[in-house]
Parts: sequence; C-alpha cells; structure tokens
Amino acid sequence: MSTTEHAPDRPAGHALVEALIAQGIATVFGVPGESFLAALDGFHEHRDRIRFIACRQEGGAAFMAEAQGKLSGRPGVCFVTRGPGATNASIGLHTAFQDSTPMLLLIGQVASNQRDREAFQELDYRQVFGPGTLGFAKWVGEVHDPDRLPEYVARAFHTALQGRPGPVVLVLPEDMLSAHTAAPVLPRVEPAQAWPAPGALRELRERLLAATQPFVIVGGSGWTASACEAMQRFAESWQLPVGCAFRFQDLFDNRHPNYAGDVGIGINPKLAQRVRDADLIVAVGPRLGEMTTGGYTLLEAPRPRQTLVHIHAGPEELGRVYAADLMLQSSMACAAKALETLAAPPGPLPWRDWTAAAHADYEANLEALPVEPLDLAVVIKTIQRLAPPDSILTNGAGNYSGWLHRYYRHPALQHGGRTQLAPTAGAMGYGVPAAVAASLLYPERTVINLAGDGDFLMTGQELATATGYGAGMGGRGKLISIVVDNATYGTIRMHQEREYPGRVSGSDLFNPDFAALARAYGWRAHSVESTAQFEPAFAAALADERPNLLHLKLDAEVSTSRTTLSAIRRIAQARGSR
Ligand SMILES: Cc1ncc(C[n+]2csc(CCOP(=O)(O)OP(=O)(O)O)c2C)c(N)n1
Ligand SMILES: [Mg+2]
Repeated sequence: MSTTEHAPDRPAGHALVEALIAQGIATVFGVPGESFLAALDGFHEHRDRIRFIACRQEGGAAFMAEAQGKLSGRPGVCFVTRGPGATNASIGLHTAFQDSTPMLLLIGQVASNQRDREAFQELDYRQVFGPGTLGFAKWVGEVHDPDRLPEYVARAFHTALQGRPGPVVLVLPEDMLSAHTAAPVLPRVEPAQAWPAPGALRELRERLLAATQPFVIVGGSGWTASACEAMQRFAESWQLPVGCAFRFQDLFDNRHPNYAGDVGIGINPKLAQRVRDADLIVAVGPRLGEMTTGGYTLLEAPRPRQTLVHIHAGPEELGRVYAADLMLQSSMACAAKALETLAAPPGPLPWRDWTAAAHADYEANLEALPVEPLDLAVVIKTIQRLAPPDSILTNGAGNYSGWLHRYYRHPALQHGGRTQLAPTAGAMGYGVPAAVAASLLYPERTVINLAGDGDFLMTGQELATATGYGAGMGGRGKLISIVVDNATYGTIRMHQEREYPGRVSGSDLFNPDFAALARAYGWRAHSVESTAQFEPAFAAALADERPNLLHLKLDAEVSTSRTTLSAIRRIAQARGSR
C-alpha cells in the first residue's frame, strides 16, 4: 500500500487501525478497555478490512497473537487495556520473547494529564516490560504525538521483525488516541536481511570437510518454506543428519532419511548421545537454550567440546552463551540459500553411515511398548493417520506433550505455513488459544490441540471465543481439542517423586467433566477411556461441522512416554530420599 502525502483528518485511533491494515494485519486479538475506545471505533470504521477478536482473558488474547506471529512470520497483534489487561497479557509477551516470535502488544494508557499520579490502573510500561536481553520486549514505545503515530507503528514492525524477531509494546494514552491527525500511514515494512559473509561460508565448508561426525540443529524463527527447502538440499548434498531444536520440529521433514529427531525435552537418549559424540555442530537458527542443550550439557556452556558453528539472525545472540568457533550473522532465509551453494565433494562422505544410523535411531524411537487401557502413542499415531497432512498441532506445557513431540511426524514448513504451535518458553495454557487463533486465521486448515488437564483450564474459556467467532465451524478445516486428564499436574508430580518420593504436595487436581464443560460452550464432546474408543471419537470429530473436545482419561501412573511414576519413585527411594 502506498502512502499518501495527506490523509484526511481523523482520530489517531482510526489512523492506528489504518497503519495496522497497511502492515497487512487483518485480525487483532484483544480484550476491550475504556482506555482505547477511539481505536475500537477505528476497528468499527474499517470493519470490512480488519477485525477485532474479543477474547475472554488477555493471556489468551496474547497467546493468540503470539500464535499469529508464529504462523504468519509477521507480527501478531494483541490489544489490551492498561494495568490489569497489560499484566494479564504479559505471559504472551514472555512467550514471544523466548520463542523469538514477532508480536506487537498495544496497550491503552491513562490520559496524559493524569500521568505519574498512579492514576486508575496506571503502570509505567517502559519499566514493567523494559527492554533487555532477558525480558518481555525488544522495545517499548509510548506515543504522545498523534502525528507521529505512523512512525511508531512502522518502527514497531521493523523492530519486531529484524535481527532476532520478538515482541514490541506500544503504549497509547487515551487522549492521544482520540486527538485528531492528518498524518499518512507508512507503507508495509519488510525486514532488512543479513547475509552470511563469504569468508565465513568458506570457513564453514572447510570445517565440514575436516569433520568426521557432523550434526546440524535447525531452529529459531524467521524461516520460510523456501528456506526450509534450501536447508533440505544442503543436508542432502552434504549427507548431514539434521535434528530440530525444542519445539521447532516443523523446520525439517520428519520423514526425510536425514532426519535425526527433536533435540528437546524427553530427547531420545540415543540422539542425546549422538549430539554429545558429534565433532562438529552446525546450529542454524536456534539460540541454543536450556531445553535444546539438555540443560547446557549436550553442548557444554560456555565452551562446548564439539566444534560449534552458530548461525543466528541476531548479533546479540552470537557469543552470548556459547563461545562458538565460527559465528555467522544471517537471517534464516539468506543462511539456508547460502548453505545450499556450498559445493560438497562428490560421492559418499565419511559420515554417511553416521547419518543413516541417526535416522535409524529416530525410526526405532517411534516404536513403543503397548500401554493399557489408553495408549497415548497410539492416539498420536491415529491423529497422524486420519488428520490432513497440513494440520496444525498445538500444545502448552506438561508431560502429555512428550507423546506428541515423540510420535508426531511433522512435514517441513510449507507454503501454507507452520504445522507446530508450541511454546519453547514452556507456558501452560498456550495450546487452546493458539488453536483458536490458527483456526480463525486459516479456516481451511484442521487444527488439533493437545492439552493437559492443568494446562487446559488455564485458558479453556477461549472455547467461547472459538464458538463466538465460528472457529472450526462449517468449513473444511476442523478444530479439535484433546484433553489428557490424569488428575494431576503430572510434570510436577514426576519431579516430586524424583526429589521427594511418596510426598505428594500441591500437585493433585480436582477436575470438572471436561466433555460437559465443552458442551456448555457449544462444542461437541466425547469421553475416551480406552485406546479402542479414541479412533471412532476422533474420526467423528474430523467429520463434524462444529468444534469438538475429546476428554481422555489417563492413569497418573503413566508419567511419560518412557517411564511410570512408581519407577521414578523406586529409583529415588533406592538413591535415598532427602
Ligand atoms: C503458566 C505456567 N505455570 C506453571 C508451570 C509449571 N508447570 C510445568 S508443567 C506443569 C504441570 C502440567 O500439568 P498438566 O497440564 O495436567 O500436564 P501433565 O504434566 O499432567 O501431562 C506445571 C504446573 C508452567 N510451565 N507454566
Ligand atoms: Mg495432568
């Protein structure tokens, strides 16, 4: 969209909405507040081009915007009111920060002539969300001059997208939003892309040629479908094994013969050993956080035993934790294209068997001993078999997610976008709002949420948002939430049994009848207590014209896809409890 020299005089709240439209935003998630009525009026004014989805809690709204950022690669937008609204939304900001997701949080602020009095719900957002390397936001801007609003919005989009993507906050005093301006909006922002330096690429090639057991880890944000394709061609020509960083499993085709598995929580022990045994790690995009590095042990911080090549879009990430042997600052789109131009020597490379063994280990890890009466491995494999291949899978935090990550095989990111929406920040409550957002944004895609019983009730009220806006209704794409109810905060119980065996404290849960709860929200629902009951219930959900919830009752004893609670307790007791 081109800018005009002069825009008609209108409230800044309308200009704000025009600026969002100019950035390609057609959906904003939020909870309304009296602090931004002039902007709400702007959404009404431009309702044929943009919609404001009214959510039921700002935590859900912020997760939806974060999911929008993950799916589209452009900043997802969340709009909330001051104080209580902003603090509720903070979980989504934190997730976007840790997950490097572009996102914009708009906050209505007290009127300028009330500032600094601790006026009603007043907070100083530059202090609360103030930028830092361990923070909530890359930038917090407060707009005081309505004529400069377009400048702030354009800067917000640039900042969210460039380098390491992440969340930004714009604070909007209510009198500024209702003041008039004739300022034209600025055109759509495209991020500047950094390319790897040619000398560094030559050095990377030399390091590859010197390796005997190389290993590639892909992760982080800023990937495109063509970057993933280029990455695959690089892996093929150099015959490299590729693992995906924690919750970035959709960056490399999980069926590809070079795929080695996900380097995350509950990692295949053989894969963990392979990462340790590698002599060269090429990390393309991940920031190599605690979950991807097995608590900084698979790669020891700050100086790993393996030779480390770290490629990241943000210069501030390079050298922050790991003293890599070679660092390349590049966006993923450019890095992958550059990597595929590296000419590999002809014929089989010395590590060809190492790569084949990595994939064989991955395949073997898909096998599981049967579990009675309800087998989550079979549940995930059934989802895979019946759901369309471009389905979007969402989850929050909890042991239940381990089965999804272990058994679900994601395709590589395609032109339709990502197929995995999961918080690397480990925020419970993420999966339901992420699924609702995905379903609203891509009504033709099937969206499947897997939630724990603890996880689900943190944001389950967003089922009402789905119903209210027709998510997963009538169209081709379905919306299904699968609640794994083990009547416990199972992950915490697992840690308790390991550290304080037999001393359960604070982790038991009383649960509602989740199927009845879903029906009350206008969803259809099924209760599943055995493996045999799952497939017909899931097939019915896939055939339905309404969103469906499947309530799965699991024994708390089934702790993870690898172990049981009593086994954890036995080992801890043998070790001697504290
Ligand atoms: C917002 C938030 N609060 C607390 C935690 C700590 N936490 C991590 S997993 C977990 C339990 C999850 O329980 P549930 O959803 O029932 O899944 P389960 O582990 O039982 O499969 C908790 C409390 C967290 N990660 N996020
Ligand atoms: Mg649970």
